[in-house]
Amino acid sequence: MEKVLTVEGMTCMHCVMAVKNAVGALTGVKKVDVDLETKKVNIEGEGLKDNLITEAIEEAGYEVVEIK
Ligand SMILES: [Cu+2]
Repeated sequence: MEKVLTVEGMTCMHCVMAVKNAVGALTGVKKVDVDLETKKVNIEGEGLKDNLITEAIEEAGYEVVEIK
């Protein structure tokens, strides 16, 4: 399955890595791609849970505004 998130607050490669690491640590996540310009985070994996993804990103200090 795949999720596409819009995440506010990412400004540089450090932010990209922080989000990638936070989401990548979740169970079932296989791949995380972040596009800084469009603020999109693409997540591929199995059994992805919106609430857990949101929690991990917000704990890292960023805001999830949309999940598709
Ligand atoms: Cu940054």
